[in-house]
Amino acid sequence: MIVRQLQQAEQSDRRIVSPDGNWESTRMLLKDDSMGFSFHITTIYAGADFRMHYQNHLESVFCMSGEGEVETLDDGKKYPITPGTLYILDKHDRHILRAFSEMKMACVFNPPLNGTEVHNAEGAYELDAETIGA
Ligand code: 9YT
Repeated sequence: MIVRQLQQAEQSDRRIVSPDGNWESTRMLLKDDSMGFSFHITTIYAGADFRMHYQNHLESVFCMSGEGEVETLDDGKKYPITPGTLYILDKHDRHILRAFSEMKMACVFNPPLNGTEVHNAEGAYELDAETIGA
């Protein structure tokens, strides 16, 4: 069994701060753990408004706190995000995430992230990112 503590992970290389200033993500469970998915606790900063397109991954995002919305770009639909909302990007959906207040999210990725990924110019993660040392 593997047991990890968020408070400790946040003090380690597992905490990744996005260079675009929109979010930070503590990668609690990664590819090296051989579970077939990765699990992250992500903070979306208040006022963030940014585009993503996870071409190489499927992602589910559960909101634990905060308020915002997600918009799917192919059809222009907007979905409110409040604590308890789960959105599931099952079609590699191009989307915009907006945080009206700071949002705490639990995120699962398949395939699992290596550890150090930040978004490329298209809002995707590459498959060949570096692992983390911790
Ligand atoms: C909700 C979302 O997609 N935020 C971007 C960061 C990502 N969840 C991650 O790397 O944990």
